[in-house]
Amino acid sequence: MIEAKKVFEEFQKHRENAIVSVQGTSGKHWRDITTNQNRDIMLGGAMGQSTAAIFGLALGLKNEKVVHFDSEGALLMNLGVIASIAGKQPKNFVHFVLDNGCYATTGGQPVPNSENIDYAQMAAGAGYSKTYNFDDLEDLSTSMEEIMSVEGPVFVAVKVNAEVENLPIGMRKRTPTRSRAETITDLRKELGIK
Ligand SMILES: Cc1ncc(C[n+]2csc(CCOP(=O)(O)OP(=O)(O)O)c2C)c(N)n1
Ligand SMILES: [Mg+2]
Repeated sequence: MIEAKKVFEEFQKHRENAIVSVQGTSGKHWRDITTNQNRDIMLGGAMGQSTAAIFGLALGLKNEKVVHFDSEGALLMNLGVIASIAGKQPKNFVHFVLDNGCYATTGGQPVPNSENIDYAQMAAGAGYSKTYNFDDLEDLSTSMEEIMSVEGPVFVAVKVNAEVENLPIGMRKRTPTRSRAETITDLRKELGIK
């Protein structure tokens, strides 16, 4: 089991210029760690759909490394996306799944078969070119450079701690995020797209 925040700290050391998108409760840590918000994309909302959107971005921006930090509940909601990704073989796409074993955002209900399911094996079966499984920080840290340099699509399943939210949604502290329009404008500017 790895602290979700530590995954992002390790990743940051090798991010370079990658475009990064995050999901779920674990993804919230990225806000405090990123040093280039212009290349960050926060897509909340419908579970599983941000994976498809970011995959589309990777297809369109073949010269940019695109990294998506998924959550396992969201991935399961749209599992067919792994076949679509593997079918297109985007060399520039790295797909992390931060697996906390539950639906932490909505109170920590268990995800089916979370103890035994092997997401990396599912991705390998779908046809990702390289897959990893981690539940130890040191192992992840040792492999991060390779993960970020190997030809994609890469799939990285990481067992992380659950940070369960129990307050009713209306009572939760809201952290300001950039709007979708700002995100698009900033990324276009970053990439020199008119
Ligand atoms: C299609 C869909 N169904 C239900 C929800 C309500 N919902 C928001 S977050 C969440 C749990 C997410 O679990 P996971 O993807 O594992 O991320 P975690 O909260 O554990 O970080 C649910 C059920 C939603 N946003 N979209
Ligand atoms: Mg989860």
